[in-house]
Amino acid sequence: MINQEISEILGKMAEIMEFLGNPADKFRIRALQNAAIAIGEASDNLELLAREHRLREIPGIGEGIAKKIEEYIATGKIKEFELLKKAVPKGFFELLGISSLGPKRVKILHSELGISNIEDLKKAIADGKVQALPGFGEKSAQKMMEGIDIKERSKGRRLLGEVYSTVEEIVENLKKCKDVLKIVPAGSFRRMEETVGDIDILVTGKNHVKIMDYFAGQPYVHKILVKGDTKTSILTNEGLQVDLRVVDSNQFGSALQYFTGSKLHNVHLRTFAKNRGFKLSEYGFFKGEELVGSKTEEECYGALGMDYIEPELRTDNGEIEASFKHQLPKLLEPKDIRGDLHAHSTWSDGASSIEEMARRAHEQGYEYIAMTDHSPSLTVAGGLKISELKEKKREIDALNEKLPIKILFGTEVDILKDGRIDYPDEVLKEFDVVVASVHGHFNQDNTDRILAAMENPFVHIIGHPSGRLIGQRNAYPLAYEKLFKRASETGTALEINAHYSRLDLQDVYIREAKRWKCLFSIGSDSHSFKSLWMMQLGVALARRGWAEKGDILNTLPWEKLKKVLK
Ligand code: DGT
Ligand code: CA
Ligand code: CA
Ligand code: ZN
Repeated sequence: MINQEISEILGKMAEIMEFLGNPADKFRIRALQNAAIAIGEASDNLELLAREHRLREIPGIGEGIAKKIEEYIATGKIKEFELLKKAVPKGFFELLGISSLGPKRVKILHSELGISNIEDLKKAIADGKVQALPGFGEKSAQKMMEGIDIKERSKGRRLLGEVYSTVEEIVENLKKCKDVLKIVPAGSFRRMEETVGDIDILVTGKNHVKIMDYFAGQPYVHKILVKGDTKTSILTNEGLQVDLRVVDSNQFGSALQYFTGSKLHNVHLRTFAKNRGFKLSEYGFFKGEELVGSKTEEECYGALGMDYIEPELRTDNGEIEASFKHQLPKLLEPKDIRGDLHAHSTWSDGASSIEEMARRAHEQGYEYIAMTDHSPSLTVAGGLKISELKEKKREIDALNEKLPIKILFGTEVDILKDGRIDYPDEVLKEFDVVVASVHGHFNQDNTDRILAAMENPFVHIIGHPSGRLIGQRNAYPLAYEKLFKRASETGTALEINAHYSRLDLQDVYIREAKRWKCLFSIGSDSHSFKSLWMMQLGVALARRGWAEKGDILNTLPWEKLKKVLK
């Protein structure tokens, strides 16, 4: 977690310097940005490295930045950062949180119109002042309004993928407490919602006081909000709220059921149970006065005559009835995944070589990984020219000779504005896997472009079909039913993009597409070997969409997958 904190501070220092616009800072800004990224991706704990004076082993960390990191570890602060913060308007970082605004534009808004925060900005847009600035205009003002709107709607919520490792660390840390017996994260995190408001963790153990003392005393605790015998709430150093509840092990099932939610699921379940003479609470499921379920969730649901309902399904969208009728799907599981069908390497905009990606994929237990680098039109992402493909192919062939995992020669090819595919057919046919994606013109209905891509016999998968970025960019308008129908007819798979900022298709659409008998492929869209773990988020998303093993292309072993792709 310390890595994340420091990475964030260095990134913010660079942003402030960009805002201040002193030409002498140009190289420092670049150095700080690079260091922020390198630290964010580093797998070693900075505190340990600093203790051994090994900070400079991280590429991109020079003398100056190493000193700053040591200062932070020793004092909890970086003095220069504290000073820099005083040089920007109070709402500076809040303004930067709007997706279309960077430090330079914030600077113009501030110096020309005195805009210091989001409220000022909203007012200036309403008065038409922003639109009148040179280089801004009606369109960019509208973009900002959309950005503000999305931000306000997601206020205080974090992306699942951003908190995932923190939750894992806290769980690991709590396991070290001798008094803790069982521990399970509950709430929206357990349901694998795309964003979470706070983290709810449930533990059992005899000595409540000792458990709570232990929790409240951990280094990741920034502030204690409430401390009691049954519930303690803290804010972590990253500003994330964590509620820890200690419950009796005899009531663990009913408590876990209650605190997993969702609220809608629980409300519906309670009515459903009440109509059949039951009474439910976190302390137990009762028939009249008799306790019929409390130890495990299976026992609780079972007492109502229902099958166990996986947390990802508890959204109140028919799962209660389906469970009662024993008609729940047998959900896809993480172990069913045989490989990743969407990943980038240094050949385009990735940070890791094909070999690094492949080795990690093998460690993750995969049989194959598709290296789907970008195509020429996506120049910002280093798309590969046709002339470069042969060399990439040679590298893959050579690696396939020596590595214990099959590397698939793939591409994430652009779907151009008119629906054409960015490589000609004779090039496309050489790939093992072709993912076709929309990477521009997000403000229009893109149904026809995607339909056109599906007609291409060499396109296997439509990448991140809706184009949304959670909290940053809405999905473009799409006629989903048309897409699902044609995807099903042409046998084109729809991607469940597992990248935490995308999670696209969304669960409701997965379920709808499943009714059309569409196939899916789950891809992590990793740009570094350190992101391959995100597959788990994609599996959870597929589960939320009621997907089963047979619905997912990359549950097939390579020999079968090869035939299907053909
Ligand atoms: P979040 O934190 O906004 O992402 O969403 P949750 O679902 O984690 O909600 P949270 O943290 O307020 O509460 C955790 C769980 O506790 C929730 O999923 C269900 C249960 N719960 C909390 N308050 C209520 C309530 O008023 N009624 C019912 N039925 N359940 C509740
Ligand atoms: Ca919660
Ligand atoms: Ca909570
Ligand atoms: Zn893409």
